Amino acid sequence: MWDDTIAAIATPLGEGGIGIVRVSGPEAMGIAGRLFQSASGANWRMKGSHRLFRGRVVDPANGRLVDEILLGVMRAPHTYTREDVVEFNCHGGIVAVRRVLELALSAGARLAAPGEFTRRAFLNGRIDLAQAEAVIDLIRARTDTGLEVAAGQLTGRLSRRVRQLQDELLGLVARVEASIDFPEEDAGFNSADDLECGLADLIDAVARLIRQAETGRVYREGISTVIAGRPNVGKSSLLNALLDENRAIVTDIPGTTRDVIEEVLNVRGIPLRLADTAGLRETADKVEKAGVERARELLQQAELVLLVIDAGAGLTDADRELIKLAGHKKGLILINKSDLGGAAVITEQLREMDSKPVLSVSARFGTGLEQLLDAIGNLVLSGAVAPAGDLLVSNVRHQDALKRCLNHLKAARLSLAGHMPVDLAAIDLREAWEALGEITGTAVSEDIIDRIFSDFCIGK
Ligand SMILES: Nc1nc2c(ncn2[C@@H]2O[C@H](COP(=O)(O)OP(=O)(O)OP(=O)(O)O)[C@@H](O)[C@H]2O)c(=O)[nH]1
Ligand SMILES: [Mg+2]
Repeated sequence: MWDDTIAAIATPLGEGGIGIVRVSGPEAMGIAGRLFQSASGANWRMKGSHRLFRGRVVDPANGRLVDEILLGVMRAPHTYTREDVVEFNCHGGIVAVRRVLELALSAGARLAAPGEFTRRAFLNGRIDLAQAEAVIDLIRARTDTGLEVAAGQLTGRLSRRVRQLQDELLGLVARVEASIDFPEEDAGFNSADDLECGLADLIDAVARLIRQAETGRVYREGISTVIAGRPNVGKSSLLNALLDENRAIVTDIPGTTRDVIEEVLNVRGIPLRLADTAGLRETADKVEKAGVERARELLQQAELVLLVIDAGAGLTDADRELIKLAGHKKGLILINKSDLGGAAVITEQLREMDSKPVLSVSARFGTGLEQLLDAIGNLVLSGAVAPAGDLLVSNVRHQDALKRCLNHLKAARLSLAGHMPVDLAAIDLREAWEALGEITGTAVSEDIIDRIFSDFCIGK
């Protein structure tokens, strides 16, 4: 437990129905006592926990009324942080909320660091690290599926599975160590077989989690996608058609788009981070040139490429060059303006080039867009599991820990199979156990914890 009390604005700054100042720590009740006057005159501090009281915040320095509020009172230990928590539910204007925060700070609280409330929840043992990470995923979720994965992790689904695997591992470690201590016991042979069996099961289980992790990551982080192609082929029109709004400027002048325009699109539950870019060509125009350079960079960085070709113009040398440039990338070739005809010929020519999957669309008339979304979904998940019902590891940090765990398990299997000294296997099994512990935070360094919570917003 901490001896200081933290405070922060927990709602977004701006105009809204309510704005909340949250205070947590041993002085939370004392601070509320100094600032809050209950409307009924009753002594709220004598009443129970988890209750709301109507009243006013008054500046103790001059007796001035600051706001009429509802005070939420939650006493330790059944609170978000496991500490005493009070929440000032103010009228949601910037000034009122800031004033109440200032008063809380001058009454003895310290401004909370990003994620510090959740960090206390973790350090006070209410949630583990994977659950704390789920909090930020939940806040940042951009699709229902992303939300579902995060919510499952917040309830401790992943943590339970990891602890289960850790228990099984400990069982193996104990047996390996027993065979070190009593090498002559003639339980010998059978138990070695047993051990290998147990180890093989564990390897399967961890490998399965890793296989599904890529899907989880996609649902959580989305896919960076770039729409690229020569000028005037209809890239911006395509972005607009997919978003169903006039987001990017469209004209019949080649070189219209200069800056990168990014939007998130929900494709079958996957957040597609779509970037419309400047048409790729040599140009003397300084501004357009900068845009083209940016587009080339994005083309290299993106995970998914949508290469657009103009059906009306036919397949040009520049198109062919672009297709080669993006050859190693996951993506689709879109023959846009298919309403103008000519798509069939281009499809045939592309088939000879043995390029990416090809689709005909018309951004202007909205044709082929559903097929496009399906194709993107298939490409990204490439037949991977649907999240419903499955436990999905969505976080790269967790994925990395699982991979290290798997490596140690495999190393242990190798030493056992090669009749190496059992101590070697025991060391690997212990390290595998620790790698799993990094996920839930039982074995994790302060640096990693700092990094995780610095990602949070203040007030969470
Ligand atoms: N017939 C037809 N015209 C289209 C279609 N899609 C776009 N266009 C037209 O093509 C022209 C160029 O469209 P944009 O979306 O600005 O093309 P762009 O690829 O973004 O062009 P730059 O930003 O200059 O690289 C506009 O006149 C659009 O109306 C389509 O599906 N069919
Ligand atoms: Mg454009």
